[in-house]
Amino acid sequence: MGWQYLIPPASQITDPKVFQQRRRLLQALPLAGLGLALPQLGQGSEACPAPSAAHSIVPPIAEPASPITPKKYATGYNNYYEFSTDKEAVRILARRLTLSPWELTLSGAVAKPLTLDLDAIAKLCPVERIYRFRCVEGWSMVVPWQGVMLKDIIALAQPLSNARYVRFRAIVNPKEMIGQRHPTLDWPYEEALRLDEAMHPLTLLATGLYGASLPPQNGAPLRLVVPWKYGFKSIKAVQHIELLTEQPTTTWQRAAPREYGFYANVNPEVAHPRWSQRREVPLGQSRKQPTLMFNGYAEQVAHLYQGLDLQQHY
Ligand SMILES: Nc1nc2c(c(=O)[nH]1)N[C@H]1C(S)=C(S)[C@@H](COP(=O)(O)O)O[C@H]1N2
Ligand SMILES: [Mo]
Repeated sequence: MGWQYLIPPASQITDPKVFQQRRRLLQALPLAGLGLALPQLGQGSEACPAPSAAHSIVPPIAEPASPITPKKYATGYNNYYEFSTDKEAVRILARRLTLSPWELTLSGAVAKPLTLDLDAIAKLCPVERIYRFRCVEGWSMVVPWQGVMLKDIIALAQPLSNARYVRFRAIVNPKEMIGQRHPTLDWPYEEALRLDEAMHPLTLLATGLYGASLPPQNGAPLRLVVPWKYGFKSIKAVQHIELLTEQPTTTWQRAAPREYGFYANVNPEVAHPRWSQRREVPLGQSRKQPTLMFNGYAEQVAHLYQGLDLQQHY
């Protein structure tokens, strides 16, 4: 049997077959902590969509099977340039970031610009997803995220009919983020998606990891997760979401336009100018494994790119 990539919170599970599958998974894998944390997630399950609806967007089984990455790798080897380019230093440095109060603003091409605090986000329908995650540098992991679907947040602001893109902007806080005292990147870190990518049910705003609150080094208190794109799209410490009518440029496009495109879809056929993307090393393992088209989510997202030349729109 393969791996189950979407596990709804226990409170949403009604189909006994799904429940059994999930139980077997939890028993078979080192997920005990996650299982215990599930019932505490969110309050809004009454009003939340039925699990069948959630399942229709992600087949429960995806191949090839991959084990969950041990937490110590996912939380101890981090790209977060606001702190450091030393991946193993980020975990310690990020502890000093003030995570609360935190506000998320939605603005731009919307009918209802708004500001949400973390309590408002916690009231939205909770989701729990085990996703593959692939960094453009060639390492990968499989981790359980908790959070909300980004589409639920964007919907609150009521995008105007001419909105086509969504820009995300991370925090600027050089006092607490010592990497921001240097122009390593053009701060603030900015990312963007097409609106249909942002509204895709796989796209999350994460607030948790491994059944606990999101660690600072992984982008607390709010970070984007777009599992079919290279990791740099999954911007950490998001404070602003802006709906746009034109395609913006992103931080990494400005830093190295030949190396990092707007789309950044995981694609083994499109090499980075300095290395092949055909294979990847799972964190904590030494053997490489093949990289999958759209990081294994082709069935869910390939339709978004019909007619787009993926060699050109990398
Ligand atoms: N604000 C911000 N977000 C960021 C980055 C960053 O430097 N700053 N690095 C990106 C890159 S390159 C990757 S691979 C992932 C790493 O996420 P992780 O540390 O949770 O594995 O975060 C992405 N989000
Ligand atoms: Mo990355």
